[in-house]
Amino acid sequence: MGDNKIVVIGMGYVGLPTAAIMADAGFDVHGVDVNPATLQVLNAGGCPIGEPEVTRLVTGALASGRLKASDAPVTGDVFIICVPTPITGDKRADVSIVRSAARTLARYVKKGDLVILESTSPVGTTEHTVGEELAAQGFDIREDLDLCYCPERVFPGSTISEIVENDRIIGGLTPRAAARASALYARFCSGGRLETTAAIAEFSKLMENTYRDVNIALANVFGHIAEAAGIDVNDAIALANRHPRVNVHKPGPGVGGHCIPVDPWFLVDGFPEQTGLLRQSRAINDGQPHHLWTRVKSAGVPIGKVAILGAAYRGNLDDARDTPAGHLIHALEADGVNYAVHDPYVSNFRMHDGRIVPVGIDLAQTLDGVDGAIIMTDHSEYRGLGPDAFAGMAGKLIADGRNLVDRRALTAAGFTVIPVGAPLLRPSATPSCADEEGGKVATPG
Ligand code: SAJ
Repeated sequence: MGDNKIVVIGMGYVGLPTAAIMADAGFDVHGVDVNPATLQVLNAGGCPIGEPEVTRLVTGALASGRLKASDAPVTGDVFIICVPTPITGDKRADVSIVRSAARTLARYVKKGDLVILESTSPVGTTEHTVGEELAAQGFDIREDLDLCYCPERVFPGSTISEIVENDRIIGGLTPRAAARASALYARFCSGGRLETTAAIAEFSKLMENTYRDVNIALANVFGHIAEAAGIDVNDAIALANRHPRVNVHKPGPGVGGHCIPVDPWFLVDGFPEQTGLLRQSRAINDGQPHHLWTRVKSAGVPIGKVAILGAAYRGNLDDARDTPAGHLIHALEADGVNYAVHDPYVSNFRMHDGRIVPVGIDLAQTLDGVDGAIIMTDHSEYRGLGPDAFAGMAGKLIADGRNLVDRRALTAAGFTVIPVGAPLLRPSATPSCADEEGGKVATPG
């Protein structure tokens, strides 16, 4: 099969690594992006994504000449759309970027080409949005072309291995289209290839991320119950998860990133009557930063300035898109509380509203003189922190949104600790009912 010339629309977190992997596998790849800054970096042989394995593949692909990038498509055998699918301010799906990408590429597509949408999209987008734009150029989208939905598999931090090794869902508008895309992915993916229809593929991708969101919401509700009941939710979860059919997720300070807080809304938008549970889960997860801050305020300790530990939405990443820390900042500002942010990975922290927030890399400096510290991200640097790390604080309050610190040592040293999913621990030489010793579970051997 002559599917060797690939055009990838969108050089972001999904399109760029995909283009680089395909170039590395021997394809001739042309990347397209509308952002001049991205093109400038790529055309200078660099990589706008900091993840080391992505950088290695992208710079190698550019140096080999098998990956090129520009602001307009070229003709090819295969077109892969990897553009953002955001939600609007009122939580409606916005597929306008997919539509405009499809409209642009439709002018370069010829009879017999394969067109693939990878962007996470509402059910029906491949056929109705991409398909409409191709049909507008006179193509019969089942006869003249092969059109597919193949959901992206990007997990920041392990982008390349997830793209290459995960099973790939291949949803064809026709079985012929699915078989052709499956043969294409076989050339750079080692996981299984699961052929289905485009609509089922779209739905299954939304299902994956919605499943995660609803389960995190459930864990957060279990956390609220444990806080009220005076027990530690983690001890209960550790026991429940010993059951062969139970997998309770982790409660935390909120759900961030580019996928989980967005994708359930595509289902809510399309199916408002069936999705009350999804809406409620979103509300619970969105409420977590505020919930943690409310618990800090209820501790009865004066707080004029706090240190926020972690700007990234998930641990050991430099990615702060839609991060819970941003929502915490809004709550602090609403209450007139000052803050300083620390993160070992994030240097450019752009808030949801576009503001750039300064981030410190020296933990002791960030903590110096603050009244309280709030841990928002599960960076390994915060795991097991004890009194020495927090010695420079003016106050002695720590809210631990990820349950990382050494509670016993901290309370013994006079700190008040607010763990997520467990009651507030007062400073004490003798641990009381609800803290460390209460209901402790032996680690599974
Ligand atoms: N989180 C919790 N508790 C948990 C798990 C996660 O509070 O038990 C939080 C994280 O801290 C983070 C947020 O949820 O703030 C989202 O993190 P995540 O680990 O769910 O992952 P994402 O958003 O980086 O990537 C997800 C993944 N989807 C699934 O695991 C089903 C990834 O595999 C997808 O490729 C990605 O969405 C995507 O691009 O769709």
